[in-house]
Amino acid sequence: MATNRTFTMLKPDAVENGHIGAILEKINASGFRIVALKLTQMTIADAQAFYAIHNERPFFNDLVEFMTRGPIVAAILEKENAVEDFRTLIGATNPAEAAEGTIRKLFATSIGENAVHGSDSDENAAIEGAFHFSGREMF
Ligand code: FUP
Repeated sequence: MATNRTFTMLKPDAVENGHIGAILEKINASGFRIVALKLTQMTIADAQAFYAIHNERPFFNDLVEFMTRGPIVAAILEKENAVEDFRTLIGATNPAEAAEGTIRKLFATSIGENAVHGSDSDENAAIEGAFHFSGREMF
């Protein structure tokens, strides 16, 4: 059953490039309610755990290095059909293939530095949200 919640991170490139406000504005304008929100930085161990599913992939070390090089904005978002609708809003993993108007098309520079994360299932949204937030940080 859909939980109507998803988890996102505005990645280090988006934060470095000053896009926090513009991306949050787009998220709000698209009908998502912010349930939890914080500026934080992942440790190497955090990023290795968060992306453990990719640990055999050739890009894994670059991904961990990128995701830990500066602060991120972590957030839990709520909306009917949140996981799927947020994946539509962010666009394809590779910004070169992302649809016009999507967050990655507008703000990402490459497949590796693609501005934003969005959970790919309700189950992962719950796991990823709990990775970054305690119950008392969710509203
Ligand atoms: P997505 O679900 O769209 O975030 O994409 P994936 O879960 O497939 O990949 C997670 C992250 O790994 C991407 F955001 C960036 C990185 N990645 C690469 O650097 N190269 C690739 O070929 C695929 C993914």
